[in-house]
Amino acid sequence: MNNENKNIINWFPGHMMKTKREIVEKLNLIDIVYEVIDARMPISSKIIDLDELIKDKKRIVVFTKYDLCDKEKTNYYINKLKYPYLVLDLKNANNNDIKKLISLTNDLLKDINEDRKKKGLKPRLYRALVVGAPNVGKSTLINRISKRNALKTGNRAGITKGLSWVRVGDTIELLDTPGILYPKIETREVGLNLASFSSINEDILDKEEVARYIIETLYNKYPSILKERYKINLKEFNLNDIFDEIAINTNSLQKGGVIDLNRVYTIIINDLKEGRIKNITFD
Ligand SMILES: Nc1nc2c(ncn2[C@@H]2O[C@H](COP(=O)(O)OP(=O)(O)O)[C@@H](O)[C@H]2O)c(=O)[nH]1
Ligand SMILES: [Mg+2]
Repeated sequence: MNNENKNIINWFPGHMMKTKREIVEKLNLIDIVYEVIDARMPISSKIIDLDELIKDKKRIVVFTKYDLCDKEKTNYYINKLKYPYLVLDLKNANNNDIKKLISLTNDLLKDINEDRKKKGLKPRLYRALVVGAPNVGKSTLINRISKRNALKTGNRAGITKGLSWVRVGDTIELLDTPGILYPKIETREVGLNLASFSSINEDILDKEEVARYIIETLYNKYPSILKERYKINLKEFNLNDIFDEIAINTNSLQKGGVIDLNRVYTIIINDLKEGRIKNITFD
């Protein structure tokens, strides 16, 4: 294992403890967690210590990027889930998706207002928090919800100082800032999956390693997608030949016809980042 691999595995942002503490504080205010997971890496983008963090708090698992993932694999993973879930393409999310989220939430939390009724209390709004790894779609989900629900409830002094809420339907309010958590990077594969789908800050990445991993994984799991995207011949696997071919077909040549590998790496990484390569799941 070279130093670059070690870098990814040892990546542990300093602010991680702080956000965990903040989430625990927010958890006391909320009734349900929307756990957001990138469908292209349902294992790698999962926050393993979330269970410990939220204990028996209710949750809905939200798989995002359905438009970009390998649907067969998504079916496989959602069938194994222990929690209620939704699968969303947030680029094209519609009112129906939001309605599903609302009705699932109402079902899971109905005890709260039934108990209040028994005590002669008026119903209250259910409170929800979005959590997940970087870049999985937390902000997009919150935006989708708030765009369709112009009613921003704003700061609610008394309940929470300095936090603002977004109204979801008539029964739910959502914290408008998500809880960001970081997956445990225990293997090189998890680190590189997170890197491939932009869940790790670019500054710390070794572009060459990430690009090599992407091509290797596409070659092994989705050869026809790889072939189609870069118009390459895939006879036998030779990473250097593949990079040369991609360089030529993407015009990544310097003056004098020298191959500009750095440019090739950037093209590959951006193709995943911007969803030009889709129908893929790396886990
Ligand atoms: N194609 C597609 N892109 C998505 C989806 N959800 C989020 N994105 C994109 O993924 C990137 C990260 O989303 P963002 O909401 O900022 O993630 P956050 O870091 O978890 O808040 C953005 O470029 C979004 O437009 C989705 O379901 N489909
Ligand atoms: Mg965000």
